[in-house]
Amino acid sequence: MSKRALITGITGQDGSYLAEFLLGKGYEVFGLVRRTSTINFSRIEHIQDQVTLIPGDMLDQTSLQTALAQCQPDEIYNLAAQSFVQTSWGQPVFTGDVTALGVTRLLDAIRHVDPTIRFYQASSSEMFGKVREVPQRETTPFYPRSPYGVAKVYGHWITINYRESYNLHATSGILFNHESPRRGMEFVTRKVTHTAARIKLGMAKELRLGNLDSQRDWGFAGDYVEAMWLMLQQESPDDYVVATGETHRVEELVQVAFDHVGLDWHDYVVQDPRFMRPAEVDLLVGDPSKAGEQLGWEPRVTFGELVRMMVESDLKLLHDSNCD
Ligand code: NDP
Ligand code: GDR
Repeated sequence: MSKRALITGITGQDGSYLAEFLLGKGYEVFGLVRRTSTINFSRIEHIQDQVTLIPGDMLDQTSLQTALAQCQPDEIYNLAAQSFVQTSWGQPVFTGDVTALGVTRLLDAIRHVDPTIRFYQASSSEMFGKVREVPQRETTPFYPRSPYGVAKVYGHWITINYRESYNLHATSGILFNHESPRRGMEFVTRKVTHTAARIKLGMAKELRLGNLDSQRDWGFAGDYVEAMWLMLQQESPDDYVVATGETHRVEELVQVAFDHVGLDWHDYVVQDPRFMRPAEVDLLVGDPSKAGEQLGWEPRVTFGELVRMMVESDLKLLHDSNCD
């Protein structure tokens, strides 16, 4: 009998890669999707006939319980969230409701429907915020710097609390930034690669950015979903940092992307206060040694390869849509 997995957030970047990965492992894959007036299944279009989509919303307890009872999963991957940090200042209560309380709703549904279900929580390096040590590891204290980061700290601790209170196999993956050609356009990597491609093709004249000095530990989403799965295959639940261990500045990202299309970024990049944040995180760089030792996981795609892969994909996307 094949294993059954339910993915919340299947329409997002990570959800789409994880669904592909689990299908490749022979899983029966279910995805929770919320009701929208316009269908937004573009990231899972190519596998839509292989997965079962179940209506539900992280804001609605009944729908979560019904979804679990319906698909009876062995594993749940909770990827659903209001995941854009900048938006969390404008919508702090909504962000807390989905990204923090949503985790409790799902854990409680597991407790009532079937406490043997294994649970993965998508925790984030944003929990480290004003970092207490460099690099950050599983034991580093949290100091979140945005309503999003605060919500993720709640989600992280409620996962541990349900693990300890009800003996659930509930695991938290503290993942550092991971990107891909499927990254949302609002995030800095995709904004840079997509705009560099547009400028190259004569479709845009400038790229407006916020803080060019920000630094991040950027990996490839396709590599990171494997770590999520590995965590749920362990005998005991635990917490793991997943990162590359390298950090790069936004300016470096811009340089690699523009170099790849043969342009000098200084001619196109404009700093715009609209994209500055009320508070920034410090030097985020993860120490993935526990994931390496216990899960046998390591990142494969380098920073340069990742940025170039994204630029290439955006060039093709724009070219193809021009030909339509
Ligand atoms: P995305 O923003 O691409 O995807 C978020 C997903 O959550 C979408 O499928 C979205 O659905 C869904 N969602 C949002 N609100 C609800 C709701 N109320 N009910 C049901 N579904 C909802 O995020 P990523 O794929 O990049 O990230 C996945 C998870 O990992 C998130 O929890 C994120 O916070 C976390 N994370 C991500 C990192 C990264 O670098 N990518 C790093 C660390 C953690 P819809 O399509 O309808 O909007
Ligand atoms: P982040 O990703 O906040 O790390 O959250 P994002 O790509 O939005 O920002 C990274 C850094 O780039 C700086 N920056 C800009 N960011 C955006 N979006 N737009 C700009 O124009 C811009 N200019 C500079 C930001 O200030 C920031 O320092 C992501 C999300 O996926 C979260 O859900 C996840 O938890 C964390 O990564 C780990």
